[in-house]
Amino acid sequence: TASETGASFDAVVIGAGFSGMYMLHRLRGLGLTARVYEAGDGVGGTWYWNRYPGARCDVESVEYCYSFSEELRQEWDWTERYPSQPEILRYAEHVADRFELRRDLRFRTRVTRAAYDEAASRWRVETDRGDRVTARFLITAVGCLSDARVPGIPGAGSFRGESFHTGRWPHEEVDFTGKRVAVIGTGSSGIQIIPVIAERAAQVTVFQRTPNFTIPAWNRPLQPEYARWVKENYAEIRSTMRDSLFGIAASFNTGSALEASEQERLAELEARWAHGGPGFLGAFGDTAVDPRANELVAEFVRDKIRRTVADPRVAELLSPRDHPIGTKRPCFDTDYYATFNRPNVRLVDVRATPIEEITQTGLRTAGAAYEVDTIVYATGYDALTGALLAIDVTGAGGASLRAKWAAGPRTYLGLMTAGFPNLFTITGPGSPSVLSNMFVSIEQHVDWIAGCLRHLAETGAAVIEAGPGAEDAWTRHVGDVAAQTLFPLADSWYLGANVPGKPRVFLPYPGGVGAYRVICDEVAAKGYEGFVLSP
Ligand code: NA7
Repeated sequence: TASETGASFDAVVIGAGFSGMYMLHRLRGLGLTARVYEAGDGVGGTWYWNRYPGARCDVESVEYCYSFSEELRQEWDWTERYPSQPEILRYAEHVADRFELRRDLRFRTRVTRAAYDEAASRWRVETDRGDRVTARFLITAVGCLSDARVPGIPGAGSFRGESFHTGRWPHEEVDFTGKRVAVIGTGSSGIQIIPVIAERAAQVTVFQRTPNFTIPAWNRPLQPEYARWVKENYAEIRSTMRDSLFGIAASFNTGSALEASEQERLAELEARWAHGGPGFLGAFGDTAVDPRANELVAEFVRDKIRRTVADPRVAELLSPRDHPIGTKRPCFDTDYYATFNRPNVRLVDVRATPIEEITQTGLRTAGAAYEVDTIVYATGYDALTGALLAIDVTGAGGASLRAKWAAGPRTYLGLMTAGFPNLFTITGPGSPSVLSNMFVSIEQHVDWIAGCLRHLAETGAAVIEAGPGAEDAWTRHVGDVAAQTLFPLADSWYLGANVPGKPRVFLPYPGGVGAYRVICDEVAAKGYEGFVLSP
């Protein structure tokens, strides 16, 4: 399609993942015109890009989906307990077709610049394909884990083999058969891809900087009776999820790990381990806040590692001791620890022997050289702010968002930032986002924004903006809640610790999706308290 110059819309939405698609649907429902720009060549966002073998969601399929349409939820059938990337992508495509979204989407188009024109009260938006359009509202739906990070290891450019980042995986199948493969990184992506590559490759060398806690997912075909039961009880299940901490249906106990007897504690943990998935962390209420309670759960997992991994030295290397369990993004796996019993898999501790250089033929650490054919970077993302700040956004008076957020993002409710009128950030920093089932957070944000736009129309207000006082208070509140937990004890991407130079600020709101929703609803009910509305 040709680039557009001079077109004007009620709203421009950036991103056609699950946020952007639902936002478009709601904008249409309000009778507003919208253009959605998407860098990828299709819908799905994160699930468009993360095509690596083994890519799968950690949230159960019947919960990891939209709830806004009764027809959609009744007609779509998931096949596995946890949805694989191809299945999630098919779902995204189905949604795009079913709600006829494509006519307002522009693919292979990256928004490069957005400037607020105060005189006109409009956003001027530019893309890398030469579009120059304006809109009253600018809504970012850019994802929280979409700005892939390849670390700058010296010599990386000289490598003669193939290399891939998990979040920028090629559309063509990558054949690992008989290959010697290096995997750098042992977060969720590394933990998912390593067992799959190990089944095909001649040799897999895992370069681990920090071991992570991972819980078995126990993925399996979705039981038809269960799927039917979920469909019949959808409203109730969804309402439980909305009121919960993390937006999932699993029950989170409030009891204390310290007060339980050893027998009670082990029984609870064994039961949750046998069930698998994120509910494991819900065994006790104090593991997120009390280091001694946390250590009991952490040690339970380390014991599982020792029982699974044959070589005690490897088991110890895989056992996290630098951070409390749950303070880095917990991982959920299929055969991760057992994979290290395979003769073709070896583990390199890059904390003891850092990667010094990538050569034409492999990697060199302080102690050894590793010849490989393929390097897989499972090295993560510039989370929550990376994709937003990749766009040159300027607000009132030409002030830049990058400058405003130089010491860390400042938002009111994670939805708006002062000085940037009519700019909404779906699942932005300061909202629960990555600490939740994204679908629950996405729907809540989009519904809130839609309600806000309706309020503006009804009251004749043209412009809404976060008030600086409310923003200060919210930004402080996010930090205060985080400080009551063990989260600050880990060098995690929740704190920006994975990106050199990124300020150490807790990025998502850790108070739970249920509590957060109540706050957002109250703010709206009080006439958008803390926001400034003007005609
Ligand atoms: P993560 O969770 O950020 O994991 C990245 C991994 O890569 C992690 O183990 C890092 O170690 C490691 N890493 C990063 N840079 C390097 C260098 N330079 N050398 C060695 N190791 C490195 O990203 P994922 O893609 O796995 O998961 C992202 C989210 O997607 C996930 O949480 C789910 O929400 C879905 P570190 O821990 O920083 O020492």
